[in-house]
Amino acid sequence: MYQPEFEAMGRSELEALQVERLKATLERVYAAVPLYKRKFDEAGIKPSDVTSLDDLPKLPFTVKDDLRAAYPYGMFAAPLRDIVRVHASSGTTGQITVVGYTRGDVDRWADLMARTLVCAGATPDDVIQVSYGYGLFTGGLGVHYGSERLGATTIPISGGNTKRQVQVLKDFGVTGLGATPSYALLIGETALEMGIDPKELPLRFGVFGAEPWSENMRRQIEEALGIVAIDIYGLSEVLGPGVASECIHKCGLHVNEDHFIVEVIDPKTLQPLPDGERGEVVFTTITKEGIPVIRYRTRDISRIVPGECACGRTFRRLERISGRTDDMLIIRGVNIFPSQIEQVLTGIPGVAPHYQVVLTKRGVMDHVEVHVEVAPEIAFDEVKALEALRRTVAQEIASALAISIDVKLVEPKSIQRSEGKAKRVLDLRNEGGTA
Ligand code: DLL
Repeated sequence: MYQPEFEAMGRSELEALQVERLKATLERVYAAVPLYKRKFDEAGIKPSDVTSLDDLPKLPFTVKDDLRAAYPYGMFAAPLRDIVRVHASSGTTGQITVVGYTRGDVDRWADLMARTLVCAGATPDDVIQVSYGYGLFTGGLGVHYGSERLGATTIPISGGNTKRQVQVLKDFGVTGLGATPSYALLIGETALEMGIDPKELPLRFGVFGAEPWSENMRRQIEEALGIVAIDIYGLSEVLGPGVASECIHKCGLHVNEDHFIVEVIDPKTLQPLPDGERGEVVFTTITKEGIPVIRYRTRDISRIVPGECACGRTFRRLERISGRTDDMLIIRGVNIFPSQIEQVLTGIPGVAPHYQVVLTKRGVMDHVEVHVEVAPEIAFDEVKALEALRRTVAQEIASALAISIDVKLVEPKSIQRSEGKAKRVLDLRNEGGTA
């Protein structure tokens, strides 16, 4: 499933392929999706005006609200009779967005997910437990189809019932795990409670994504489970998982550039940024039929990692996603992502990798407090030791992020565990909450 004829393509050959596929996609959406016709007409651009990648910035952006307004099927570029699958994402505002896949889309998605798994070191000999949720969320079925396409033994357990997850992990001789990173940690923690040391099991790798996580969190998962933890990225509006994935060198996520054109833009000026500069990631799909998206603004923050990867793949790499523009906290003028706080917390002995950033109001002012669990081995009733630890945490955050944030240590297991995407920010500002 490693396809060097694509994944290791020369740049000019790849760009020629991208332009050819882009042109076909533009013709398709202009003819089939009224929203794109209107947007292109307003921008004074016709699909035939696009002859090279330099023309890309002339195309209008697509945003989540476009999909919401077109709910449910208004942005589909294929008739419903050709759509064989739908998925949806809920988002924070409640209104869901729906995406559709033709048979060809499902087929290409399976290929891309097989590619993702191979990039992570999987082979047909692996036994892969899919602990991402199955359903409208793309994680479960996405990894499932990729694992089957690869020829690995696929266990469609979905998320939840964590004790059973551990039992299956052990009894079925699982070698690869797909889950959100926070759920992988919970599975590891639960195994220990059940008297099973995950490090003793045949498990050797995991493909983790769907939420931001830090390098220190990776280390903790790798140590707790005795595995190689690989970051995988994607979003339903663009495909689901399978948009980009780390290889075993773990130095950025190779974007599947034969299917997606990636740009990084300045979210304020909306101008494309040169490789290496951090900004908002934007994707254009160039092989999708059901719901192609043109210059889709992900709100995810990253940058293109300069240079070449030791694996030989030439697809450019995105640095791990540090967060979403809508999750960014502005604390006394300093922009902070929860994952930066996580990176600090997970480097401090005595605290567990479970935390929540709690936002409340104090009078008219926003107040930010980080709740972090102490590690189980710390005695929670030793007031002095606890206060010293609290101070250490606050100081480490202050020195790493140049802001002071109130820290509250909470008892082991008191922060709600997630079987899917972890909720790192608890916003109580509109509920009269005080921390
Ligand atoms: O989370 C698709 C997916 C499933 C990716 C399984 C990886 C593994 P959505 O539910 O539409 O799709 O959420 C997409 O999740 O815009 C990011 O903000 C975040 N996200 C996804 N992968 C990562 C990652 C799936 N590796 C949104 N690191 C995206 C950080 C991620 N954030």
